[in-house]
Amino acid sequence: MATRLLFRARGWVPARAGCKGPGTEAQERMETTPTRQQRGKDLLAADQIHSIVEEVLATTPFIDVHTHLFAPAFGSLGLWGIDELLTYHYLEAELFRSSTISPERYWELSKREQADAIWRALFVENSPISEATRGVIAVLDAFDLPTDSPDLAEARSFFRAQRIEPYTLKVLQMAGVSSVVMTNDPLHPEEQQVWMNGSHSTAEFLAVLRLDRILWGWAEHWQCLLQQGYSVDAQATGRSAAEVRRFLADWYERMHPVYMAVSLTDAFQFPEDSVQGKLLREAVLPSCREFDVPLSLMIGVRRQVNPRIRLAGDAVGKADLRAVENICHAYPENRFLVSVLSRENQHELCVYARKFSNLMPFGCWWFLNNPSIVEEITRERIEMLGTSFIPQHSDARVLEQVLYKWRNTRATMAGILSNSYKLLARDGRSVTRQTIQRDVNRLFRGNFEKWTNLS
Ligand code: RAT
Ligand code: ZN
Repeated sequence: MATRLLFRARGWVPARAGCKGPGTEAQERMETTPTRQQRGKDLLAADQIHSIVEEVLATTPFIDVHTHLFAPAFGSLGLWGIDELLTYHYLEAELFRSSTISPERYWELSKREQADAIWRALFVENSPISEATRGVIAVLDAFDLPTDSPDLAEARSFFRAQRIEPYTLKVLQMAGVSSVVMTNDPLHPEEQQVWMNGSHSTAEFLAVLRLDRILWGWAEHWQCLLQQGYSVDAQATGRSAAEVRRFLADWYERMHPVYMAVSLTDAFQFPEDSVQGKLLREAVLPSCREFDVPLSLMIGVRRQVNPRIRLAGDAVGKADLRAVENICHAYPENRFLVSVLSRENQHELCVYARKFSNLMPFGCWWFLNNPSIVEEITRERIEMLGTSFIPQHSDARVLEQVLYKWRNTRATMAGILSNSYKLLARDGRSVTRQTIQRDVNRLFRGNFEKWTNLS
C-alpha cells in the first residue's frame, strides 16, 4: 500500500499576491509599504513569511532529543504498529473515562483485546478529538488506512506486512526526523542483554544513559550493582559513589550516550542530604564532566497517584526550581538539559536559563504536549530566550507516534515563528529565507548538537 508523506514536497508555493489578512493599522502599513531593505531580492514581504516558515520547517530534518524508541537491533523492546499505538498509556488513561471496564479487568486482557477495547471506546463510540486519539487517526491516515472502521483488521494486516528495518527508516523519514534519542536503562534486564551482546547507537538511534534506577530507585537496585561486581551498599556509604562512577564509566564505554538523564518528582531538592543527592554530587555530576556530556533533568512527575492504572497513573506537581538554580550555580562546568512538567514552572525555567548559560530548557513534556500549551510555552521561551532553547521532543513510545507528534509540532511552530518574524519586520528588521533556515536549524538541531558535542 502506498504511503503518504505527511509533509509537502520540496518547492514552496509563493504567497497569493494581494492577500491581506486582518491586522492592526501598523501591520497593514508594514504589508503595503516595503522598507528600504525589503527591496533587496532575498527579503520576504510580510505575506510571504508564513509560507516560507512552513516550508523551512517541513524540509528541515529535526533531531528528536528524547524518546522511548529503540533501534531495530533491540528487538521486542521497540514498540510499533496499531496495537501498541492504541495501548499507549496516554490512551489507557482516557479509556477509563469513557468505558466502564475496570483497570483490573483491562490488565487481564491480551494486548490485542486491550487495543480492541480502546478502539471501541475512544474511536467508535466516541469522537477521537483528544490530542492522543487524534494522533492515532493521523497515523492511520498517513498510511491511507481507514480511520473510521468498526474494527482493526485492515490496519493490523498492513502493520503485519512491514519489515522492521526498512519500515523504521521510512517512518523517520516521513516524520522529517534524522535521529531519535533513545532512553537506555542499563539496569533493565532485557536491555542490558542487548548491550552486552554488542549493540551500539547508530546515526538514527542515539543512546542516553538513564539513571532513574540508580538515583531515586537506589533502594531497589543497589543490589543489582553489587551482583555485577560493584562494591556498593544500601546507604551508598564508603566506596559506593566511586563504584557508581566506575559503573557509569563502563556503561559510557558500552553505550556512548549523548547525555545522561533522570526523571525527578515535584519534590526534587538540590542539594539534598539523601542517597540521591549524594550520588548526584559524587558520582553523576563528576562523570558527566569527565565524559563531557550533559545531564538531563525532567522534573515534576508525581509517581503513581493511581497505581491501579499503572503507567497511566502518574500525575504532575509544581516543583521548587531553586533546585535548578542551585545545581546550575554550583556546577558551572556541567551542562544541563532541563524540562519541567508543570505549566506553572515554565516561566521560572526561562528566567533561570537567562541567569545560567549551562542550562538548556527543552521540550514540552508529557501532559504539556498539547498544542494549546505548547504554543503558550514556546511563545514565552522565544520572548525570553530567542532561539537559545530546544522547543520540543516527541517522547514517543511507539515508533509511528513520531508522525503525528512532529507534524503537530511543525504546525504549532509555523504560527509562532511567523508571528515572531512579522513582529521583527514591523520593528524594522527585514527577514530572509536564510535567516529563517538558520534559526530553525538552531532550534531543532544546532542547540542539541552543540550541547552534546554532536556537531
Ligand atoms: O511521557 C511519557 O511517556 C512519560 O511516561 C515518561 O516516560 C516520561 O517521558 C519520562 O521519560 O520519564
Ligand atoms: Zn520520556
